[in-house]
Amino acid sequence: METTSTEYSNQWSNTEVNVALCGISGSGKSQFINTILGLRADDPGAAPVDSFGSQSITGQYRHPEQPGLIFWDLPGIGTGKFGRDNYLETVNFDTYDFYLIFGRGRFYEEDAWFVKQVNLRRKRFFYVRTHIDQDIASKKRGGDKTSVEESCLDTVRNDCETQIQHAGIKAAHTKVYLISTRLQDKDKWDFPKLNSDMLQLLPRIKKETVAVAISVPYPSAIRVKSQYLLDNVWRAVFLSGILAAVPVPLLPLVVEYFLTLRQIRTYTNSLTQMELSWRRLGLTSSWKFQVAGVGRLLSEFLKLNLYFMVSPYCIHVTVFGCALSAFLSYRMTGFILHRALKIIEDEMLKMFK
Ligand SMILES: Nc1nc2c(ncn2[C@@H]2O[C@H](COP(=O)(O)OP(=O)(O)OP(=O)(O)O)[C@@H](O)[C@H]2O)c(=O)[nH]1
Ligand SMILES: [Mg+2]
Repeated sequence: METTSTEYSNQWSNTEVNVALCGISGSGKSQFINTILGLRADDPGAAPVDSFGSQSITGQYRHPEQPGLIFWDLPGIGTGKFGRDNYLETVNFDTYDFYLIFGRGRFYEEDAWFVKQVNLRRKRFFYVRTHIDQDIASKKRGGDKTSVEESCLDTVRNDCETQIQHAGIKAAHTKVYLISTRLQDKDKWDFPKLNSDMLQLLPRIKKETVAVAISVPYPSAIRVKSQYLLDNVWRAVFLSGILAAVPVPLLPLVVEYFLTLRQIRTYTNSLTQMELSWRRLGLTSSWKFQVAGVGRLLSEFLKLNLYFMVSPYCIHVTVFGCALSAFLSYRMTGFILHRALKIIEDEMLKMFK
């Protein structure tokens, strides 16, 4: 117990985590903050509740037990001033470390939109489904009072999880909390778990996010990744050799072309997927990489095509022809893919000079 609490406070030392509370208007973001702070809506310092979409200022509040945990009460989307068009820029959506997406009632299109926006920024979120007290109360009015609560919780939880996964989130990253934000319900349903998960997980999640942002684009990491891809080039090369042995005119050319293109796209994606991280580091010249890299790759492609024009189609139908075609394709694909990887790696490393 001692160790856990030490570890827990170590995690928070010097860490500030900025958490954005976002979601449709009326989903309970402001009341959630008041309840965390132990305040009622009319207490001094409380967040304004029932603003019905008119809230335009982003309020900032610190967690009472952990001042490093900063909540940003964003204006609601859906009614009032904010539609999707101007929302992200207005609330500086990119700048937060973590997101609590609030929802009520059914899972709305806006909820899925928030999930996607957070995911696009390679950040993490918890989905907080509020008003669970009302859902249970209305179910109880209509049916068997004993098992109603459990089945209502299961139904709501399953629905939220399924919808979040439809929006492109892995099950392991889908965290749903069913709560009521009323002060008297602070100890009920998932409220205590949400509070403790925020205190325990957020510094770790912040460290992961920062690690992704700064470690990957360094030259040493690029070289390691590129070496890994080089070590696996033989798979594509082997496949191209086998397919080139099939005695159908022009098949080797078509196979070579598409296989090589596909591989090059894979290399580019795996080495450049950290574009967002680069931007955070101020490396905004990735367009130079695109232009220079594509130019150099094109010239390699021209050489490849030249080779196929002189390749021995006339003797292709003989056993010797098939073997020769397979061998040439094997050597050429290997050559092209190695060159392509080197070019992509070179162009990326230039960005650090
Ligand atoms: N019963 C119940 N009422 C809730 C719950 N959460 C919020 N409310 C009520 O819903 C209304 C809106 O809550 P707010 O906290 O102002 O909602 P908001 O998300 O901040 O809304 P905007 O500021 O417009 O984006 C208030 O009347 C709250 O008392 C809940 O879990 N249960
Ligand atoms: Mg509010």
